[in-house]
Amino acid sequence: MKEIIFVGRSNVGKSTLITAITGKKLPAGKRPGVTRKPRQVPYQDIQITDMPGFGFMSGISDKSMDAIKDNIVHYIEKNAGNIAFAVMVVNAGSFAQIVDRWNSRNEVPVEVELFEFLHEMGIDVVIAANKIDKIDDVDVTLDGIAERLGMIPPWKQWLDVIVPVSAKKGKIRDLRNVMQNRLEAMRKK
Ligand SMILES: Nc1nc2c(ncn2[C@@H]2O[C@H](COP(=O)(O)OP(=O)(O)OP(=O)(O)O)[C@@H](O)[C@H]2O)c(=O)[nH]1
Ligand SMILES: [Mg+2]
Repeated sequence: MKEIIFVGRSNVGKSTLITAITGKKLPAGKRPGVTRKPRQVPYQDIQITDMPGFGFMSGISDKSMDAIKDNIVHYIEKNAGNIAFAVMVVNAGSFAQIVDRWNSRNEVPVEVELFEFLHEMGIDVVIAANKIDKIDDVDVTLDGIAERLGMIPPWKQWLDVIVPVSAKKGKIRDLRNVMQNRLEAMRKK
C-alpha cells in the first residue's frame, strides 16, 4: 500500500501532527525520543507512517541514536517504491539556528542530509514548519527555512513545498490541502 512518511528531528511534533491529521491518537511527549519504531496509521486509501525522530534523545546513548538513524535510512530504502512523498517536519523556531550551528562546524546538518537523501531516492518532500504558534515573524522565519534548504526566498514562491502548521492548535488546513493535491496528482498518473 502507498504511504506518506513523516520524518524529522526528535520532538519537532511529527506524532502530534499525524494525530491532528488522522484523528488517530499517537504517543507524543515533551521529551525527544518518544517514537522509537515506524508506526502506520490508515489515511484515506493509503497510510501515513510516523517515523522515529533523529538527533538528540533523552536517555539514549550515541550508539543507539546512530542505530535509529540507520533504521530510518534503511526503512526509506526498503520502502522507496511505495512512498508517495515525505513530509519533513521541522521546528520552525529552531531550524535555522540548528542548521547554522552545524554549518559553522563544517558539518552537514542531519535534516539537510535527510532532505537530500530523500531527493536522491526520488521521493518528493513537503516541509511542514511546525510550532508556528510560537513564531512572531512568520515570513522571516519561513524565508530562513527556505533559504537553508536551497529554495530561493520569498517562501511564498514555494507554497506547495513549505507549509506553516501548528499541530498543537490544529492549524493544519494548508498541509491537508498540499497533501491532497499531491495525492490527486499521483492518482491521475
Ligand atoms: N507549541 C507547540 N508545541 C507542539 C506543537 N506540535 C507538537 N508540540 C509539542 O512538541 C512536543 C513533541 O511532540 P511529538 O509529537 O511527540 O514530537 P515527535 O516529533 O513525534 O517526537 P519523537 O517521537 O520523539 O521523534 C510535545 O510536547 C508536543 O505537545 C505545536 O504545533 N506547537
Ligand atoms: Mg513521535
